[in-house]
Amino acid sequence: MSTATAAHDDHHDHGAPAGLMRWVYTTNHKDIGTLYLWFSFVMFMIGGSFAMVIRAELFMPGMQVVDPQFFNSMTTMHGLLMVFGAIMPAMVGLANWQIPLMIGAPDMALPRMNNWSFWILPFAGTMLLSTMFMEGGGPAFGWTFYAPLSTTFAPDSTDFFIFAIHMLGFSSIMGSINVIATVLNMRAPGMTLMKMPLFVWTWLITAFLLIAVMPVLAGAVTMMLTDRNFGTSFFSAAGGGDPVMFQHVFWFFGHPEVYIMILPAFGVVSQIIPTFARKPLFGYASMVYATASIAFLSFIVWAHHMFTVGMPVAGELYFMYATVMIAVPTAVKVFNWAATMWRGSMTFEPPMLWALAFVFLFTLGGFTGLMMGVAPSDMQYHDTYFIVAHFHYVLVTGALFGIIAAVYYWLPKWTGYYPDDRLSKLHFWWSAISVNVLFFPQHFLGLAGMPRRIPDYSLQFADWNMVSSIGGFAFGLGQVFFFFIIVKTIRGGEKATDECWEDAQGLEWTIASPAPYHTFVTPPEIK
Ligand code: CU1
Repeated sequence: MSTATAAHDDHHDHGAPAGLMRWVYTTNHKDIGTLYLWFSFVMFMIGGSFAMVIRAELFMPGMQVVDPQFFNSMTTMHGLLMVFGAIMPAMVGLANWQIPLMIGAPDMALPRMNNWSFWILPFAGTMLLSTMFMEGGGPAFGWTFYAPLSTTFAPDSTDFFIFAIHMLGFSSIMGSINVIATVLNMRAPGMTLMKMPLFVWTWLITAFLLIAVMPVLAGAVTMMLTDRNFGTSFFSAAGGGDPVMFQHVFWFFGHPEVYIMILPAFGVVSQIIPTFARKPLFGYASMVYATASIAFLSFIVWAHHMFTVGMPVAGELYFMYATVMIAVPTAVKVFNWAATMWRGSMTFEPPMLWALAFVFLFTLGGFTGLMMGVAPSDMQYHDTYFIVAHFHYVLVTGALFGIIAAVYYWLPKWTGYYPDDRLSKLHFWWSAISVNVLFFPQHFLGLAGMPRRIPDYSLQFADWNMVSSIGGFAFGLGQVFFFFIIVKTIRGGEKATDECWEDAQGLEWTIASPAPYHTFVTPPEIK
């Protein structure tokens, strides 16, 4: 190796694996963060193509593109891939890249486990996708896989689905252990808990949520497995069990899960808004407490997904009040973001545009959530497209916009280059407009009574479905464009200074951690 290369190609000096093997053996938080983010992008593209199939079938009434069974497997796999393959791994990727830099740690606390957490994912994702090619077809019971659809009436491939869910949960739990161990043990001197950047706080709390609920999900799928193969009747009324219990177990996992997907996005937005408003975050401590309260409340509201199963009125009232209470800490956050911008010197670089869209559109999704939390109203919305509209505002213009904002915000730090300003802004406006064309009409469809998860519908729903599909195709196309912007940024562009977004005087504290050297191969200086 020439000395010229060696001078700035640090990780080659130690005889560490190069080329493809670098990625297989890596224990470096930046490499692993990159792997997570690219894996997430691939899943996002596959899950997105399934969404395109859904919107193509729903473009007009009548059956034209796919058969109903395949349509059901599309809605199921779209949900599963986006939740477990795209959003969650993207958040873990951001955590890997940023948490060590933001607390002054040289790497994650458990670098070898970090490698394992990631490398489980491609196998779990492949196994999940492979079910679609199995005899009897893949899972077609919705991402919530309610029993008995997923037990008595499901194809054999469901056992592979169960195993894939187990592996995905394994990966999440190990990732969370790593985040907690890193944040609690590896902060630089002076970096007290209440000085940590908000992104680190939200991820610390998210990690506890994950460790609490992933085993519950594992329990749910294990009970499914034994019901299906070993003669138990957890969810079968015929054997003394109860299918409604499946819903309780699932949503005890599932509700905290939605906060797992949104809390890190809250963290991202709390980093970006102060930077481009040129003011410190308003109400730092209240942000931390609000995040913790949201996390706590997320455990005690699960049955708001089940208002129509026939609960006692006292139960309905309890879950209604508990749910509506979450609006309080959430409003504290939105207030703090607004107060941070109040009389700030705001500029609207691409990360700020995505963060602002997040504040407006996530809040809109929050409001429809409030509507659904009111039990008597939810009787009307239940299982309609209103629900679909709601959770896509929360997860697309919420979680996904948060991830995209983070990518634009931190790309200069990661690659050394700013993303192309004009193309980035085009990507933003294209996406912000099309996403509303896609999801806003679904509110109308739902309120008019269109059920969710159906491949065909009555004539009166035709117009808004066509509008929604056009928005869907446009939004999908916009994200292919995002791919080119990222690749272009990696390959070069306007050089970023040490102080990224320098004009904005980035208010967040990060260190320059060393170039990748941790791998399974021991570096020579330690031998
Ligand atoms: Cu919920």
